[in-house]
Amino acid sequence: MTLDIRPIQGEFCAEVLGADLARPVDDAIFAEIERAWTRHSILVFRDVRMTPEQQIAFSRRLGPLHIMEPLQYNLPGHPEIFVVSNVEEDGKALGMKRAGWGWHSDGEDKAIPNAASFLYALELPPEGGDTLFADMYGAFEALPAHVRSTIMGRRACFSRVRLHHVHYPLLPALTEEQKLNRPDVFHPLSRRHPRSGRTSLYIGRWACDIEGMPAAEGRALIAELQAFAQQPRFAYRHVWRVGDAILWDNRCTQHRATGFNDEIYVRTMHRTTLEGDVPIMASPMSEQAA
Ligand SMILES: O=C(O)CCC(=O)C(=O)O
Ligand SMILES: [Fe+2]
Repeated sequence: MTLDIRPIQGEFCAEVLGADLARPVDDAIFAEIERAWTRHSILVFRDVRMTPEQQIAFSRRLGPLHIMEPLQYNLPGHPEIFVVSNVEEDGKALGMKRAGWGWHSDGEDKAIPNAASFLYALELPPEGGDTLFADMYGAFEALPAHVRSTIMGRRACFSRVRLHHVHYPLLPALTEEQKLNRPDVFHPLSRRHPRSGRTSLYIGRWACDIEGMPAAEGRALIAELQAFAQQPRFAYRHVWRVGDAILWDNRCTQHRATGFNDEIYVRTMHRTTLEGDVPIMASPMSEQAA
């Protein structure tokens, strides 16, 4: 197997051609993929054919896998695969409908957010259903100096409990037990990546307050940071083809699914999700070094 790795938007993303993920990937090729993935936050594998077992086997080499909860959206027999789908069979949803229709990174509302996600397109609508990705290293580096000095050393509060009904209006309300399992968490707004050493702006749709700031001021800053990060200059829009599989790094990117006519079209994706690490606060020193 020979890989062809082509940057598609500066350093932010790269397209990977020639990866046969249906077979065990040898160590040298795997090392090449890992190197590319430190340099480019998003890898778009093209023309992939994988069974759930093969997707799980490849993902597991990248790190320990996370089992998504609630379990009901995971593939029967393969809890490592989270299904994003609008398909219903006999009144039962095959996967989560309208997942991620707002800028976020996976697991940002948990104490240990997910390091990465690997989403594989199985069935797509003829139009719509693209995924947008935002480069949060680029956003951090481009922040005006006064905003950057405001956020250095600060943490945002991310709350599933307070925002669940806003972001998941189609899902049932959280039970008291689920609420206890998803307490509010605090993460640094400037996050140092454990592998690249680079700093990203770490913010997303579950952020609701800034620690140590009056509530209104904190909310205004969150809105300003989100609007800044969502500018087209930091974004890559992926128009999916069946057989695409995207590996993204949740520590330095955000993403959002875009709408499609889900009354008449079908969209089904399989996602594996990597466990993560406690976000590291970037120090002003490491910012200078970067
Ligand atoms: O369906 C998509 O394009 C992305 C959904 C999402 O946010 C995810 O799978 O993490
Ligand atoms: Fe997501």
